[in-house]
Amino acid sequence: MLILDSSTALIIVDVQRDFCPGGSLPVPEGDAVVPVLASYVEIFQSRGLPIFYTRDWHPPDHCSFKEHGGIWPAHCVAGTPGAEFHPRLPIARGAIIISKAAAPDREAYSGFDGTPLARELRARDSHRLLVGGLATDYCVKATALDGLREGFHVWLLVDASRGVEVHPGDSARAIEEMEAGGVRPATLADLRGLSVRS
Ligand code: VGL
Ligand code: ZN
Repeated sequence: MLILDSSTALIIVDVQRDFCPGGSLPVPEGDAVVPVLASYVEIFQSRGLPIFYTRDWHPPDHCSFKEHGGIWPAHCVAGTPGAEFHPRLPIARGAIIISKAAAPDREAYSGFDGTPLARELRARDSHRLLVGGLATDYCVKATALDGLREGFHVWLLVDASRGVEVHPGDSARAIEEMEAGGVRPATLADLRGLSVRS
């Protein structure tokens, strides 16, 4: 059941400049997630619930970049403006920032891959994860499915996620794949309808 209690955590995936319009690997309407995520942040922050922000944090020669044999234009190079969070994304007090895919020779779409995310969640007794951000068909999907594998209950924030859509329909297929694995869909309306426990 979707409950907002002290074991519920928000995970905001890769809402960075390069994934938004004007960036080097723009997700169509990627910035549309920002005001919606701001509402989720407000709800979690007002209840003192943990908020995690993942970020793609590549070295300049990352293997996913076209000039290094990968499929993507260079993006989210650590420390550059393109790797910054979207300027209107509120960063909650006490937020935990998880940098990923920082090794040159390995792709890591999931926020759990090679990071302390699972350990940090368990340290806070988080069992229930609400996951949204960019991109539905890559890092959001990989993070949600890994969350299940790690034993968490996972909800996809469908109103706060957008896909790259390298092939049209990729986001819809990603959502099907997530739901087939056990991820459940949620929106702000579902949260607002909850009798909140603490
Ligand atoms: C992502 C493509 C390349 C993502 C990261 O955050 O979904 N997509 N690197
Ligand atoms: Zn990347």
